[in-house]
Amino acid sequence: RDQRMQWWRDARFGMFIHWGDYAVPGGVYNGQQVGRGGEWIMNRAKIPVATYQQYARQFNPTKYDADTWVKAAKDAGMKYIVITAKHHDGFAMFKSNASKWNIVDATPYGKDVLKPLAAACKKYGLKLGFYYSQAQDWNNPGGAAARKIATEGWPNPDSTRIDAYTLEHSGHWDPAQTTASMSDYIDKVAVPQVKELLTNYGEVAVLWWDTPTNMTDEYAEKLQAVLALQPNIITNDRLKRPNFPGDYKTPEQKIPTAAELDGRDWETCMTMNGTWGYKSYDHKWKSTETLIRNLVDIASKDGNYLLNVGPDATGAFPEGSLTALKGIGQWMKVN
Ligand code: FUL
Repeated sequence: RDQRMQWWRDARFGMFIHWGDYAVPGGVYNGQQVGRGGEWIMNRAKIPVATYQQYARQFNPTKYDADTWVKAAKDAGMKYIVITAKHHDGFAMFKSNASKWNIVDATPYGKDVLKPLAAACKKYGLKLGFYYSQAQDWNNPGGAAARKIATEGWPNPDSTRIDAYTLEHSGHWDPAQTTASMSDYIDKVAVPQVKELLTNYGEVAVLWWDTPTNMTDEYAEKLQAVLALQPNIITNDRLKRPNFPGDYKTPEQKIPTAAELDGRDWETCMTMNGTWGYKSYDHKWKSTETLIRNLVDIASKDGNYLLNVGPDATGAFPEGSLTALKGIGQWMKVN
């Protein structure tokens, strides 16, 4: 285990990339700005499956250049990249035989974006990891849909968006989402797709699971078994709690105090503005100074910093992210 973790412990700094079909609406639905992360737009605005899938027809990221992305990360001092291979909207950013809801089959672009990223990472010496939303999937039938009904109380600020149907259908808002069981979804979509990800892209350094909504130990076992395809892979702690702790903890948007640390490896993931997935109108960028202070604070406590970029639908990094990355890179050079 220590050997598998070594590169990660030495790395300290990585880039998170949230990129998917949600970059097309960019946080706006029916002329309304939708709250929270741009990658949650389908769920927050309860966009029907068929409507949401129309965005893919406009997803044509012709400006995407993996070399530029990886160089931007490397110049900022980052040692690894974790990209959303599939977020909660179920959209695969890779060619998949398990679901047509993927960038090759559903967009005019028609190309797998992970292949060139894997090649560029190899070329520039960065490790590559895949984020995969194993439980939540709002497009492939049978996938889970989280709604914070119980924890936020009722009524809550979002309650107007939770109608009786959604309440009765475990958070799903479209009958199309419930035409398969979760067990079918795990067997026919999640497990095969993780196999594809761990087979077709060379060395995969990290599997970054997320939001174990309705996961069972049985589902988790099945997914964990696939990891054998990459003997050196490491994983985070979000596959299924509490029996699948993974290799490291994942505080989100916050840096633990020294007292909160328990000796386990940890990685703080954080946005540079207020969203993971692209939002056209979020210009609230953290200052470069704040980001550098965070990195120093985290490194001093033996953690890692996974700093997010949410590229737009053309395949470009937002200006605010580029500015920050350059600023961090300049600081790196003199320190
Ligand atoms: C969360 C997700 O729900 C967010 O959309 C984002 O991916 C973040 C890193 O993890 O739990």
